[in-house]
Amino acid sequence: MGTRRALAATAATLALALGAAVPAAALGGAPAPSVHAVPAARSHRPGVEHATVVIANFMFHPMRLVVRPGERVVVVNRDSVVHTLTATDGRFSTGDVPAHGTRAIVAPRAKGTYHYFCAIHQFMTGTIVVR
Ligand SMILES: [Cu+2]
Repeated sequence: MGTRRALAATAATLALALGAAVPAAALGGAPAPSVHAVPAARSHRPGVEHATVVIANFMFHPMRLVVRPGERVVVVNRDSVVHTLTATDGRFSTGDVPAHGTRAIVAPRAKGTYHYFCAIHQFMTGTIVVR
């Protein structure tokens, strides 16, 4: 009952913590609920010219980020494993973002839609829209 569900959740969390690529289906069909508070994608403080992508539970938040040309994008890794945020065409990449670490990229200057993924866990995908 409750105990069995708790054990299953623990096993899934452990698998993620160990860096295993666990398909959503293996976790019961739905993504595990986030245990992290995910801040707003963008600071609204005046004068702060950067956007933020948070990586938590092997997902990018938000999955679609709108930025200005050349805007700095800070990438915060809340997971216990290394991730990257890498354009599918290679035009930008954070390189390795350490567990609980932060890196940044500069968004392209050309307006358009740019798809990215994690080069280590390629099922992790997202989009940056420059406009
Ligand atoms: Cu990753």
